[in-house]
Amino acid sequence: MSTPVRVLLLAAVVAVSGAAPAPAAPTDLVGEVGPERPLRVTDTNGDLILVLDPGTYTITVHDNADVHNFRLFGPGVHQATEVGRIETVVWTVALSEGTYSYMCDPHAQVMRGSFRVRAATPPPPPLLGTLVATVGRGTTSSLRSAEGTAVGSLDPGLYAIIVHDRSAKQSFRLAGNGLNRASGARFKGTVRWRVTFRAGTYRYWSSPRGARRTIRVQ
Ligand SMILES: [Cu+2]
Repeated sequence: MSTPVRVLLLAAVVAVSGAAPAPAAPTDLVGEVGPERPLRVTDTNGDLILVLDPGTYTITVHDNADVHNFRLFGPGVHQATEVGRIETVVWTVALSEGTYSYMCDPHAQVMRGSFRVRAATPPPPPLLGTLVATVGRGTTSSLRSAEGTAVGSLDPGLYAIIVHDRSAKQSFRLAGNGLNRASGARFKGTVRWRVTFRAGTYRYWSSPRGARRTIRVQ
């Protein structure tokens, strides 16, 4: 019984265009084309590359057959080895969001594959400070900086707020600019919030009955 080896090889090449998620991004890639192995791009463990994070990679290309070549192209990248030559080359490539294709030029109908580079993850905004909110006995409340100064104005941006709710009847409430957040009327304890303040006016108070205080964000 003869195994249809060639069909299996082609099936492996076609599988490259699948869209399954890939493990963590390597920085070193391997491209390969040869008489015995299908055209493919793998990590250094030999696992097929389907999805990558954007970034700079080195790709070592083993062009092991003089009847094939290896071409890689996509956003910002266009590299190829020569047909008729057996060679190993190393390319440094900057990959950005989009689809990258690779192929053998003489057999591009069947010897081709691709991988996707996902969008860059935006860096988290910087934390501008940590504030301490307190709801005490009765209807008192305060919002202070980490140094203990009462907060009346803030620069816009992201803050951490440590909320000490010392009352099982009142909650610390912060509202304004579409925000309306409270520590919970029956809750007593400490919670940590992350709040993005935008330009405008906010108020905080011991909810429901405490006096409201104003924070101006500009
Ligand atoms: Cu070929």
